[in-house]
Amino acid sequence: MARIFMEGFEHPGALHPWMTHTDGVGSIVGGVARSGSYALQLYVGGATTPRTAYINLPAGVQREEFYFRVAFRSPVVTSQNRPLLHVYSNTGQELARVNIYTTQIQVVVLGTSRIVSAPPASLTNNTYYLLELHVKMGATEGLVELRFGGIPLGSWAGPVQGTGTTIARVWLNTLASTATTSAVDDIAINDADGPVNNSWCGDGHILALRPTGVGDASQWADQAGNQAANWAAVDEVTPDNDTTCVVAHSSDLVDTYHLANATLAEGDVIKAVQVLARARTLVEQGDELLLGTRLDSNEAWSSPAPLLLSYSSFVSGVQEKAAGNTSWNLDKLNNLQAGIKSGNDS
Ligand SMILES: [Ca+2]
Ligand SMILES: [Ca+2]
Repeated sequence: MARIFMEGFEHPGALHPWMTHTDGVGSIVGGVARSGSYALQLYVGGATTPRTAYINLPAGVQREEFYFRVAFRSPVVTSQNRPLLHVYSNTGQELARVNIYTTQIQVVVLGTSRIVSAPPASLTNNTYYLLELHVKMGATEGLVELRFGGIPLGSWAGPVQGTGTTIARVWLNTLASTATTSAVDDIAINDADGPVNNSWCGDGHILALRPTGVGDASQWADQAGNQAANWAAVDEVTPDNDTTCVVAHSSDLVDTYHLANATLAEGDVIKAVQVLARARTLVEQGDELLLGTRLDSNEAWSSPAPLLLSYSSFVSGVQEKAAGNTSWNLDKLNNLQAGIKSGNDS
C-alpha cells in the first residue's frame, strides 16, 4: 500500500462511498471542478448547521500515519472560522482539524490549537487551493504537519493518540454559509509504506476515462439489448442504473473496455490508476464483482466485492504500477482496458 485512496468526484449522482451528515447536503456538481468536470459541493444553503461529507476507511486500510490532500475553493472566505478537514481515529475522536480563515490557517490537534500560520498568499474567493496534512499517531511522538500549495506552513510534534489506535475517518466541512459555489476536488490519501506514493501526495489531478470501445473480452450481456455494444451501456457520465447496463448470470464472465485517451501536459506523470464501477446484484445479496485492468495480455484484478441489491460504487485497488511492475506512461494508459468480472454466485 501507499496511495490508498483517491477521489475526483467524476461520477455525478453517485456520492457513495462518501456519506453525508444527517442533515444531508453534499452533491457532485459540474461547473466548479478543479480537474475533470465535477467536484463535491458542500454548502449550508441558509441553515446554520455545517454541512459535511465523510468516508470511513475500511479496517484493512486504516493506519497510524497518513498524508491527506484536498483541493478546496470557497466563495466566502471570511474572518470566521471555517473548518475544512477533520481526521478521526477509530474510536471516533477528532485527532486533527484544519480551520481556514481569510488570513490564517489553523490546525487543532486533539482539541488544542497547535499550528497557526498565514497562508502563503491571501485567499481569493472561488479559487482552488491545495491543502495537505500529515498525521502520524503516537502517544508521545506523534506528528502533524501542514502544507498549503505545496509550501510547508508548520508542524507540531507531541501526543497525537487520544483513545484510538488508527486513523479511520475523514470529514470534509462546508466552507460557505450561503453561496453554492464552494467545492472540494482531487482528494488523495497516501500512507507511509511502499516504494512510491509513500509521503506527501503533492499536486495532482484525478481524471475519469470512460469506455469508448469493446476490449478483448465481451462475455456479459447488454441487459436492455438496445446498445451498439456492451461498452455503450456503461459509458454514461451520470449513472442511469438499470436503464442501460450489462449483466452476467454466472461466475467468471469478463468484460473489458477500451477507454478514452488521456491528455497530459508536459512534465505530467501518471501516479496511479483505479477502476470504478456502479453495480448491484439482480437476485441475491452477496453475489460478487471483481474490477480490474488489462494491458496487452496482462490482467490485474481486485479482490471480489459483495454486491448489494441496490446500486453502489465499487473501486479496484489502486494500481501504482503497470504490468511487469513498470511505471505508468501515456502509451500504457491509452492502451489500458478497464474490466469487470463476475465473482461467486452465492
Ligand atoms: Ca473532479
Ligand atoms: Ca449504463
